[in-house]
Amino acid sequence: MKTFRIGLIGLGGMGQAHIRWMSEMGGRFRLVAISDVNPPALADMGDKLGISEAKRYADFERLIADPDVDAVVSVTPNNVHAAIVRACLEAGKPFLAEKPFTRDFEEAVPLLALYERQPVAAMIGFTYRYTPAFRYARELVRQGRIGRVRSFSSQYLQGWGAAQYNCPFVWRFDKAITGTGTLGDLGSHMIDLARFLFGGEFLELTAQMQTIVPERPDPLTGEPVRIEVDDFVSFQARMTGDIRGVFQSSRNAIGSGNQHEISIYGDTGTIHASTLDEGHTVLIGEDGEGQLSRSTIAVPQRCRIKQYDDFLALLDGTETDGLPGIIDGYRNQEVLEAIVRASEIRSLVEL
Ligand code: SOE
Repeated sequence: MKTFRIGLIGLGGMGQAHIRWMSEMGGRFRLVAISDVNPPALADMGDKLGISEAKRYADFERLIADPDVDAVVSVTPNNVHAAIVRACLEAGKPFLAEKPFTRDFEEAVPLLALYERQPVAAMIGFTYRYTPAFRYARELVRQGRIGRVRSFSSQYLQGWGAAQYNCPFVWRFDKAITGTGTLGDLGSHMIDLARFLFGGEFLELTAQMQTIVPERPDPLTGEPVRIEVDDFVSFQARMTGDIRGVFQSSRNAIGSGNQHEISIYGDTGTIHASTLDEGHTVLIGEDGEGQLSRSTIAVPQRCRIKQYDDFLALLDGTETDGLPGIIDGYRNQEVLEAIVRASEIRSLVEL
């Protein structure tokens, strides 16, 4: 079996998580090149991983062009997502790129056109498709276990941004880098999960975006910096099949570490699933004689697929069920844009 030689762009916290995930794949991935704009990070990680000086790139274009790199993993802040995807598509180099697909919809449009002209094996890091409890919820829906799906609620909550923690002005709050705040960071996951679960699209929505903490201290000077991105967003949407969804995401939910959860309501039952218990999915149903049953089901092995299992399958050229690709990134960005617009005009937006 082939070992894929990987070039990793972005050595921050999530970059290090990707290094760990690749190392858990039985030797099928070998990290051969790294890139980061921060010279000390590049030197430290290069030394730690034993990557030669020649394969430590300050600019990502050279890593992508390196013939020793079979595939690229990109884990950078949002402002370089579009340029990296474009460079990979132009070079015909397979890649896994973190979400959101781009900083805004305008950046996404030419990328889809380019991909359609010259497709490349590509995956977008919508990692909650690989949360076992969510994947099993999708299977239960597809098996018709709760009948026709009518409505859906989704929340993705984190707490690290709450005012009392006085989190400094990091890149995730910088509009020029991120485009949006919690919307693009966490909301993009909620949108993708809804599309994955029901296999449909967002058709229309209303939304409200808010900045609860209006200033954050500059990490160097301590001076207050005005925040121009959201740290709370809520939206409601109508999806294909007339499914109605209500969504909220916050960075200020004290006590929530990484709490992403869904409830799906159908004609004959309900499904609950959460990252707080990734190994179980709750199924509530009527037995037809007025008796309610509630089972907390251990997720079967077949639904315990990892993101890197699918990336490997993609590189091996094997078909997979529900791998998030370029079109998913593009559609996601379209919904994010509609949410921003709906919040600005305080009115319904059709997609
Ligand atoms: C933000 O805190 C973050 O790291 C996101 O960027 C990831 O996409 C999410 O999976 C975990 O939280």
